[in-house]
Amino acid sequence: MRLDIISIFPEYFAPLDVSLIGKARERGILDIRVHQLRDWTHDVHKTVDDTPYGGGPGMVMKPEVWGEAIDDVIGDGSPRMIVPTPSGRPFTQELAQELAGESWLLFACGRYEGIDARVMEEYSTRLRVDEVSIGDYVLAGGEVAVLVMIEAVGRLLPGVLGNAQSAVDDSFAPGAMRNLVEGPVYTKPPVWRGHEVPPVLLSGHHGKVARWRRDEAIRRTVRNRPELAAALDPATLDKHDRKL
Ligand code: 6GU
Repeated sequence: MRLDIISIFPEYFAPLDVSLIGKARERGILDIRVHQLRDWTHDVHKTVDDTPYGGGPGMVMKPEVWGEAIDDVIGDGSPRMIVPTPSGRPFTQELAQELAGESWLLFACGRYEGIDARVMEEYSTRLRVDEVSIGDYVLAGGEVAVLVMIEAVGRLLPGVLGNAQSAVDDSFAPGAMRNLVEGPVYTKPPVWRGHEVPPVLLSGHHGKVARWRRDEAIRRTVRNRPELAAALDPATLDKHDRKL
């Protein structure tokens, strides 16, 4: 999968050399190219922003610079374009799954009050463009959000996770545990500072372990994500679940 990132802070993407994503790059599963937006400016000050039409606080990123940058990066190709912004559609595990099926993504990172809207309008005529938000809070720019999206998408690519089952068992993953968060996990020793590992996990009884894990996932969903618990489809709950 090819990923291009355009930003005025390429240094933000140093973590993509590390860990799971770093390994995937070394192994050729991910081809990540980070571009400095200011390389496409023509003035001595390398200006990327200007005051907003209609007034108001802050600055808006200029369309001309973005247009030249995107044209050069994509050539005659057609990546799916992602614009991180708090006003975008929610980034979910479902969207991560969908993006993991693409062969080429282009991330256009805005700073300040955002990118002139005509940039998204222009490329929407040629590319699939999505404005995407990672949650209901405001970051200073899209860079950290893009790191989040790349990590979520990257770990779904074949060969990136050591254990393919890890992604199957994820909170929010499709399947039996869909719309539930994961329950607690334990490792050795069996007793630590007087706290015991739940005995069922030491029982070797796979059916009982699966039942216990589902119960704990439901309990944790109710406690930490009441809005998810309320929206659970009763048809996906068994008789035992309903008593919890
Ligand atoms: Cl994608 N960008 C910014 N700047 N803030 C955000 C966000 C994105 N998602 C949530 N907050």
